[in-house]
Amino acid sequence: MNISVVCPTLNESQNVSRLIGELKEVLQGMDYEIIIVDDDSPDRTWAVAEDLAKQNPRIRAVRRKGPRSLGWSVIEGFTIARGEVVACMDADLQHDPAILPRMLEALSHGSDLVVGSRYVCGGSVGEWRWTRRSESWLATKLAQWVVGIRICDPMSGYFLVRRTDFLHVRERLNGQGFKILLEIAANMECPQVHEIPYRFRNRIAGETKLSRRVMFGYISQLCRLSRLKTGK
Ligand SMILES: Nc1nc2c(ncn2[C@@H]2O[C@H](COP(=O)(O)OP(=O)(O)OP(=O)(O)O)[C@@H](O)[C@H]2O)c(=O)[nH]1
Ligand SMILES: [Mg+2]
Repeated sequence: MNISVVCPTLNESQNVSRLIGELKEVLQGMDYEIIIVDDDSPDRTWAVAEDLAKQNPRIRAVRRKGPRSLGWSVIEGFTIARGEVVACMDADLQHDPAILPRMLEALSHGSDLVVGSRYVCGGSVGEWRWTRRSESWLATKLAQWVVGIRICDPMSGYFLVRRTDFLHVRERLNGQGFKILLEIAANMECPQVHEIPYRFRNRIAGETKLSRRVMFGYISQLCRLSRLKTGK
């Protein structure tokens, strides 16, 4: 199998079918699987995913119970994935699946970590208001300064990596943070990173899960990762 696309979900029942439709089109001709990892959503996203999985063997649905966590959901999806390459993609259609083939190509040309990026030439955050732009700018700069990460868009939730490289760092990962790319990148040893531009789309259905709690969690994730960098 070439690629496993892992999509974490929380209350995305209105988005999942369309997401799968777009992914099927882009991945046509490849050997792939799509894994929906749902945190027991009250809107029954898991049931929608399970129905889709019954109709299509390339789709797998995971219903997690217990404490909710975006990071741990992705780690679980990557762990059970069968693809040589594992990709993480939001389920709310904000990540453009059309760049997946270019991302895969970059990996096959020697990169270790390929990131769908809003902050390289050709990429954009779309129609964000200035407040969201400023918050994202600050969070990005903090990650670059505090963790010493050399990625233009370290906050991206859209990336892919070889599964063997993921397994290599898995035991060191902490899934409590919202930003799992940052966690994986900080734990890999000098990964060759390549960023592919894309335009962040607007959320059409469902609601954002970005809350104050998530933002505070981000600060504690940065503190932990900075200690990793300094070896303390
Ligand atoms: N399994 C799981 N998925 C989650 C959790 N929180 C968010 N997600 C999913 O992670 C993805 C990103 O969450 P979003 O709320 O869209 O975050 P965002 O894209 O940074 O914010 P917006 O631009 O406002 O949408 C979406 O597919 C969510 O459904 C969680 O606790 N568990
Ligand atoms: Mg989103």
